[in-house]
Amino acid sequence: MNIELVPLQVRGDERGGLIALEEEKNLPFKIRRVYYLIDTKPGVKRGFHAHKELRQLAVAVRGECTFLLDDGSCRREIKLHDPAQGLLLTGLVWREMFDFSEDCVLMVLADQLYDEADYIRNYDEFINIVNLQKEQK
Ligand code: T46
Repeated sequence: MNIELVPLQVRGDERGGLIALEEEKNLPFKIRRVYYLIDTKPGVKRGFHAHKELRQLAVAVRGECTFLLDDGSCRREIKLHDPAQGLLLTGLVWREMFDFSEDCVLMVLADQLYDEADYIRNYDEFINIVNLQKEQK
């Protein structure tokens, strides 16, 4: 699965911490977009899609949430709860996010602008595309 948990170096001093994300240094892509998920209501599940091309790094800068990741062969749950840890999402990976704490701020850095055409929002279509890719390899 094209998923990596990336440790992010905490800088700073006695006043407090600071984490810097720099494209092509601790991020393997150029940042074209930043968005953040806030005020996710209790019990709500988000996501339910994959991306065709988009590469992203997700960081729970406050609070916590859980990702269910599925590459068509295996499924994995990853809890994000540490601003010093980034979840790198590349390749064809179906994602669902849930168990958001009330205070959760999930920041996502992306290598492309928002484009609905890059989303695969139907699970059966996702599996078909995964299988097609396997055949082409
Ligand atoms: C992802 C997970 C982790 C925009 O207008 N611009 C944007 O950049 C984004 C990301 C969304 N939107 C609009 C589209 C919808 O009307 O914001 C609304 C909520 O988006 P969506 O339902 O896609 O949000 P999530 O939380 O299901 O998924 C988001 C990202 O879309 C997705 O790329 O990987 O977070």
